[in-house]
Amino acid sequence: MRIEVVTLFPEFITEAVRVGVLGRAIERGRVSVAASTPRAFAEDAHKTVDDRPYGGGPGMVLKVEPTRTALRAARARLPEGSRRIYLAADGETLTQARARELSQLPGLLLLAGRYEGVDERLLATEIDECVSIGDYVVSGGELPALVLIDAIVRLLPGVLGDEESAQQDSYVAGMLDWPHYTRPEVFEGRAVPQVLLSGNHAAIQRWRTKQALGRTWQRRPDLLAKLQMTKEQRKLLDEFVAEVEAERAGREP
Ligand code: 4GY
Repeated sequence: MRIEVVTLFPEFITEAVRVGVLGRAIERGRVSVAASTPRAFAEDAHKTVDDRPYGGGPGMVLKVEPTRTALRAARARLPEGSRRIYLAADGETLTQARARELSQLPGLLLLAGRYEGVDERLLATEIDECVSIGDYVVSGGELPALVLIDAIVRLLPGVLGDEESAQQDSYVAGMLDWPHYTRPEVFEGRAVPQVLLSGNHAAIQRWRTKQALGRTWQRRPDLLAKLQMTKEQRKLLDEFVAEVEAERAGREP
């Protein structure tokens, strides 16, 4: 996959993608990430990249011509069938399903805004869709672009190792992750759940699924409602709920 980011802060992108799983994926040639700036295409001596909003008011808007030129130059470096995305708080919210869908594409052109954003006509003519990383506002599109890149690249074939990708399954299954423990066996007076020390892999898997379902029930009832549980999963969740109830009853006088 090839990814091009158009941003006023290209080094923000190119430095961040060198880290961790993403950096390794680039080194191994599973993906390339390039960043370019409208500033390189500004025609005036001051290299102006912002402009005043029609209608007045505070803040500036990304200047149209240099941004369009940067977008077109980046597009020319991408394969046929690539998608052009603007990161915006009013876009369609990013989900794991959306990330998986976008990971099938040969290339992405990501536009990261600054100031008050970009001219609406630039979105109409140069952009295919808007994506949001969640219902909150950040100061620029760079972090959202990086979130999108990370979520997508880790889904590309050969990027995660076997161990990492197995864990991935629990998210794809539409529930939260189970709790994790490492040494020491007792920390701050809290012991690791006994079953994890038992060596009984079937029992461990049952416990993990039960915890994953239980947490989803406690923390994300919206996800649980969408979940098509098997009979076994239903039973595990019922057990979890009964245990929580019993604990509560035990605490009460
Ligand atoms: N949330 N998801 C988001 C955002 C604000 C460009 C400066 C979000 O994607 N983007 O909060 N964007 C930016 C948009 C101009 C403010």
